[in-house]
Amino acid sequence: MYARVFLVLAAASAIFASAHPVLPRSLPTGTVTCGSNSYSPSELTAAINAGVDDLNSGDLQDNYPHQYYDEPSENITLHCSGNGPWYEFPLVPGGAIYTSPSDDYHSPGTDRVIFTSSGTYCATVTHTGASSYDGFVACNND
Ligand code: 2AM
Repeated sequence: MYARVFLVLAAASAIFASAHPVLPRSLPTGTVTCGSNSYSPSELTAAINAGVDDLNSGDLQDNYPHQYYDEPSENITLHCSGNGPWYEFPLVPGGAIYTSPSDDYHSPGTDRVIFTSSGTYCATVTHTGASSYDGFVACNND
């Protein structure tokens, strides 16, 4: 009897697993490195929250957040589900939140966090080490 229940459960979980091969993964568990810059999961979360707030309020300083496009040639894995749209927001080394008021321009730097409009983490990317000037590569351990 117990063996039969076990078999049924095992079969059900196998079917469930194969029907959902790619589960959205949440934040990285450790430090993410982009070139010589490092970001903790809480720094990534803070940048995503700032980006979602700006998206919702239409506060697009220096045009961020703006849409991020999945370019297959860049080989960047998005750890979120769905078909987008995806958004990008600058990461500032040291943990500050990116801001660029119209009277006080700040460069967005090299690194970006990618997320959905509801704030789900997708990836961390950088221009550092990309094969073209405007291209992105995934950051390490993202
Ligand atoms: P960025 O301004 O944050 O660098 C040209 O590369 C423009 O497209 C840039 O504004 C860049 O963002 C944006 N962009 C969006 N998705 C991109 C991608 N997958 N690769 C490179 N640039 C991308």
